[in-house]
Amino acid sequence: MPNHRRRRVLRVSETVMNQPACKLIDFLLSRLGICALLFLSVAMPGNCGVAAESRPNFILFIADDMAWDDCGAYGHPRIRTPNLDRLAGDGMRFDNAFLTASSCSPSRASIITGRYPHQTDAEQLHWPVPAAQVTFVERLKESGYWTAAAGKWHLGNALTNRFDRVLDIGTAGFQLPSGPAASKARMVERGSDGLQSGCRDWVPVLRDRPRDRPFFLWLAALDPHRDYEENIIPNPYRPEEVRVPPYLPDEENTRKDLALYYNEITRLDRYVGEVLAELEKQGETGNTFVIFISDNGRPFPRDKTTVYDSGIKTPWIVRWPGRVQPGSTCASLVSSVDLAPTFLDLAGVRAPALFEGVSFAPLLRDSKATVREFVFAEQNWHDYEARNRAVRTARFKYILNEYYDLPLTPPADGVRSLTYTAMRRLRDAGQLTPEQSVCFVKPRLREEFYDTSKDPFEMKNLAGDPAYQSELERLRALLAGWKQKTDDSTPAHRTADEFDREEGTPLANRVRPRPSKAAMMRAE
Ligand SMILES: [Ca+2]
Repeated sequence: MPNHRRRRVLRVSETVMNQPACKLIDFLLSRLGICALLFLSVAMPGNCGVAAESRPNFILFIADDMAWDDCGAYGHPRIRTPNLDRLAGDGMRFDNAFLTASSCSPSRASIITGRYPHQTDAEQLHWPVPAAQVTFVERLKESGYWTAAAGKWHLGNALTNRFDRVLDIGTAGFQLPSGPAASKARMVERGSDGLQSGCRDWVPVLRDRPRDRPFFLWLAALDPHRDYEENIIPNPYRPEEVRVPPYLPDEENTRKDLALYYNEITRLDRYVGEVLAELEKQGETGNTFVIFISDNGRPFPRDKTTVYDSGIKTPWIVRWPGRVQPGSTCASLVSSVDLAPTFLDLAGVRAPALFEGVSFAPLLRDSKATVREFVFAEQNWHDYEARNRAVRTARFKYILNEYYDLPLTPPADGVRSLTYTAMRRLRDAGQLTPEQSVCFVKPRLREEFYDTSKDPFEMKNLAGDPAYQSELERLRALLAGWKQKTDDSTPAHRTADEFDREEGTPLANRVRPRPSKAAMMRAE
């Protein structure tokens, strides 16, 4: 490689600063197999104006509250997701992908800023991301990409100017209004199917894009977020078809609730298929990096808003024809904080030093490679006060419950659900197993430790088991180091709950839009 080319490649790939320095050259050269066109003709921001069409387009699909394995691509025996299954068949399925939070807006804030939720000042649900935050989207835009978001936005007003276009579906599909309008405690968006799913504008935004630039699309659904309605798809799921996790009671209301959730996943799959068909029609399939993820786990008790895998593990399917081997799988750990540096890496744009993640581009070429040894996750206020932290390796999970005096109450819409209503009744009748009673227990244990290889549902806490003490201490130290490095300090004051923990009904202190973190701190 000529020296001037090598210098340029080095400049492009400062994003891989987290790679060991001694491997940097090998790493960059190995990448040419994937990204030869990219690196050799990339248009750097403020640099040469080389053929923009050689850079990949990006489509990021974000499901809302979909568990990692609730689709055919991840082996679910009943949920019909032909388009996701095809996407995985044409691309790479990641089997150990994790989010940094199990809460809608903090998870999205982390994805777009490449930082952990508590570093964004938007770590609590519905706190808007402040204007001072840097995102990967504006970096793509500055480098010549056309950037657009369509569907669920949920990040506040300060970031909308980072995109060329934002088609916000509005909040009626996932957020109760405040005041008297909230009294019904239902938030179903009325209207067309596309409005309820959040996917109405996905195909139009792709169809109407300018054709002279590479593009980045942030396509965010409202599916399968609550509330649920009957008969939203042909052949809706029947209660006897669902798979009930062992920490939920296997009874008729739980089954009915899960069937309604499955319906929304199948509806979402259809919209994914429509976008991919439009992409094909435009002849852009081959030059488009497509990734499908969720923002948090299933909206059921002990799933969403927990740092168990059922809250933070996500589907993660990448299709990039000619670069990613069709039908491949990758077991290496990846984190949603890695998305921002990866998009910039693949676009040949330098990542800001404050990004916390690493590019997972090496895994696209070699699924056996490793880009990180552990992932971190946090849970903060979400309808109810909470503060939990976790670190996970490929095998072990350590959880620190900082506010362990508080129960693990599900999100308010989950509290109002068929499932939790049944669970309260069964609790009162003394008919829940200890694993099914977790959301009602207080105080909880301060520390939890799981061997996910033997106990994928994290039901056997090994924190007191002498056989695991050395591993527990290693992970405890890792988490403490991460908290220190990322300035994760316990707030001086707790935030008030905004819903009743037993019934899920809104309390008088709840107002929407929610004030920012800064405004709430000033008020204290
Ligand atoms: Ca969500």
